[in-house]
This record gives sequence, C-alpha cells and structure tokens, in this order.
Amino acid sequence: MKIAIMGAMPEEIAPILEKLKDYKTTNYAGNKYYEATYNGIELVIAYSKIGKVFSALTASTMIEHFGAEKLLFSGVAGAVSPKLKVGDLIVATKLAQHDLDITAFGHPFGFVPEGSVFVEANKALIEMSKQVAKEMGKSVVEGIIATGDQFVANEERKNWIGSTFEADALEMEGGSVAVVCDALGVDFFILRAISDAADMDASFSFDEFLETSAIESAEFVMKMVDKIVLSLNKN
Ligand code: OS5
Repeated sequence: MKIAIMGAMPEEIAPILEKLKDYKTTNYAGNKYYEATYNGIELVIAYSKIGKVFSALTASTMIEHFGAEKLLFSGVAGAVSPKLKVGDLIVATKLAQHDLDITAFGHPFGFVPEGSVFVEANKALIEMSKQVAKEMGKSVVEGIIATGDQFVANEERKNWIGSTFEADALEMEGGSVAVVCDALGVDFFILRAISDAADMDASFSFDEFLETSAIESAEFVMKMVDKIVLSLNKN
C-alpha cells in the first residue's frame, strides 16, 4: 500500500517531512516528490503549487506515476461558516468548484456535462478521522469545501460561495484533487485547518496563521496514516 500526502504550499508539507527526516527526492513534471517508508508503509509526499491545475497535475502524478493507492490532502483554508475559527480542523464530506460557470447554458454553478457539482470524499476515511479526533482529544468539523482559482478576501464573494454550495470552508485545490481521485478510483481525504475568514483581513490572517494551522493539519494527517497502517495490519 502506498499513500500519497499532498499539500499546495511548502509550508503545508514541511511538518510531515520534518517528522520523516529520511526520504528520497525525485524531480518529476516540475515538482519534487519525496518518498519514504513510515511504520512499514510507503509514502509519497509533495506540494503541488497553488491552484486547481497544479494540484490536479500533482494528484495525477502521485497516482499514475508513483502508484499511490490512497490520497490524503493536508493544508489550510478560509472559513465560510462563522462557526469555524482560526486553527479549527475541517474534513471535507464533498467538494465543489465554485469558479466553474457555464450557467449561460442553463447549468448550475460548479457543473459541466458528464461531471457533477459535488464529488464525495471517501466515507471510510472520514469515519476513521472521527476516531483519530477522539484519540487526539480534538474536535474536527465535517463539511462542504468549495474550491476555486481565487484567494477569497471578500465578504460578498465568500457569502455567495456559502449560499450557492452550502460551503463551510473554501480553498484552491481540494475540488480538483477530488475530481482526479474520483476519476482514477483512488480513496481520498481532504483535511484543512482554518487560517483566515476569507474576508478583507484574509491575507493578513493567512500570513500570520499559515504555519501554525498547517502544523495542526499535518499532525492530524499523520495520525490518519497511523490509523490506516493499524487497519491494514488487522486485516
Ligand atoms: O494554496 C492556496 C489556497 N490555500 C487555502 C486558503 C484559501 N484559499 C482561498 N481563499 C482563502 N481565503 C484561503 N485561505 C486559505 C492557501 C493558498 C492561498 S494563496 C497564498 C499565496 C501566498 C504567497 N504568494 N507568494 N508567496 C506566498 C511566496 C512565494 C514566492 C515564490 C514561490 C513560492 C512562494
């Protein structure tokens, strides 16, 4: 079993690489991929660079080139739900692309023919995350994540995304990773820790909390890996 762990920015995977210490680095298609053995399981780790295109490329590469059979995403997000505060963890139940718009042809936002507005994340991994949260004594919110090629720093846009997709959080990669994993039949799990409220102060909040929120998310994702290893050893 090989598990992919991806982020979008270097800061999102740095805590994971620090934990592993020993890994092999390969340059492929404009990115660095880090391979390691952890608790007897093979890992491939990478940050994609920002946005839907780069993240789709990295997810595809991890699966098709490096042979990943499950994909875990770790990173930060902007909060849409007022219940989510900086540092809170959200697990995506399903994801949509908020900037996908062919409504001129009568389709809903986020929809293209032969696609779907939402892509659902793997239920078993979400269930596993509940156990992990319990064991860590952390609370993790399950919710809808909306993805687009836009850093949202605007209350009006945020509220539109919230009402159109019932989104709880937003970011720039999860929806595209979900499409790739769904198409290739790979179980995926998208975890984000809140870095900002996607409002006029978002860029300042993001700069202040990127590192600490990324650590929160990465620590949780590594516990998910531990849990997956345990479940594989049981079967
Ligand atoms: O990966 C992008 C999406 N991430 C989640 C997120 C988010 N997405 C949308 N709206 C929000 N309000 C969000 N809050 C959190 C975070 C990330 C946002 S884009 C940040 C770009 C920051 C930056 N720009 N230049 N650098 C960093 C330095 C640099 C320079 C050269 C190479 C690499 C980095």
